[in-house]
Amino acid sequence: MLTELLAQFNVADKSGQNRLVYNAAWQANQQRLIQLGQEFGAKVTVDDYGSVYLDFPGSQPGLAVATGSHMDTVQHGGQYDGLYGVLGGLCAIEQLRQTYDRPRKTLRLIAFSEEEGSRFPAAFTGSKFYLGQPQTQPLLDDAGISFETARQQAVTPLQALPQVHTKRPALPATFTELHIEQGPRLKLAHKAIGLVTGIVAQRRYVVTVHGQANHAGTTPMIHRQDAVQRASALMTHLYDVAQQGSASLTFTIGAITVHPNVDNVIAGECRFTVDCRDETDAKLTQFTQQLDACVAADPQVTLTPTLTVSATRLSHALLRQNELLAQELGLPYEQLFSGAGHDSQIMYTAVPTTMLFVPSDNGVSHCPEEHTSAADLAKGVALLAASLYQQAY
Ligand code: HGY
Ligand code: MN
Ligand code: MN
Ligand code: MN
Repeated sequence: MLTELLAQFNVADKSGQNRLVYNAAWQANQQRLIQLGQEFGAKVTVDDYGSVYLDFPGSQPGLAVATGSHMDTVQHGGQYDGLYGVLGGLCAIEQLRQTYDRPRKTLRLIAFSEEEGSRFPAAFTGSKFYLGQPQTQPLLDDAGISFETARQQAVTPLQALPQVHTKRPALPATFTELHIEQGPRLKLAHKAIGLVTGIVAQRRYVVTVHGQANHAGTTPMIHRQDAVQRASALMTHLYDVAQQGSASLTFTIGAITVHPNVDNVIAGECRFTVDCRDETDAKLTQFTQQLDACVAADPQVTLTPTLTVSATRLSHALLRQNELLAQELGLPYEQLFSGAGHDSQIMYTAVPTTMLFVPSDNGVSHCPEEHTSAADLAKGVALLAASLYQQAY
């Protein structure tokens, strides 16, 4: 079932998945999930941010055990990041429903609307909204469309579908996220399962370097305020600082935009993104203090924070429970720390939360080459089903 669902919910496009929050592909998938949930007899809720909740009621209403992940992708992303947690979670619940009678606790599958921050300069907006933390800053995408406009246009038709509830469900007793590792560790260690102990601290920024647009041919080199020249020197310097930082620091400049971005005009402005992460907030602060100092030293440079998420220790009790289940199922596992951010980083601030990883082939992710075998995907679903069974039946 999972293989077929992944084929239905992904596009067969060599350039990858582009399910950016509130775009047509995103809306089509949330609608597909709503219909699937109703076919399976779930109570379906779509909240005002477009997260979809499928509730399979237990005999003791009011108590729920939740699993799920995010429906959006990065640009040119892979077929499994987020979607595997949504569809694998649904398959795990379906396995339990086919095998056992009604659970005590409600089984809840969640497809969070947005996690990546790949369209608007804010991430984890779906899980944050579920915890009652709506976006308060005005957010525009590259085309100048506001988050609010895109949200209303995409979510209103979903909430208008027949038998769809719109009131956000109460928080669950626990949250378990099934996800691909997005790195090489499990494959290299020949392990089927990663039991996630914690998730990195993450801070993202936009750095804006101001210059003066001018003629590429008539402006002498000594009279220029070339924003690209200034930005490239700063980028090189920041990479050097990062190299000398803590061994667990990651520093990435993923996007660069130049204005007016014309070959015969000296750049008047150059913006670039910074994504930096480390195992603890204190270690990350050691780097971001140096970033702040570089920016403060140059009046032509401004720094706009777009995301701050603290390092997260996930539930040890739930990890321990899953460890015993993995042993019972004969699934080789190891405990590991996540260098990727996840909705679990938000959920853990409100409910006991744990994550299960499955291996990523060649350790690659956030690209069309992202792949995990059907056999590896199935092992994650089997352990998730055992974990949900233990908690809900
Ligand atoms: O960027 C991340 O770590 C996650 O995939 N959103
Ligand atoms: Mn993800
Ligand atoms: Mn991702
Ligand atoms: Mn400055």
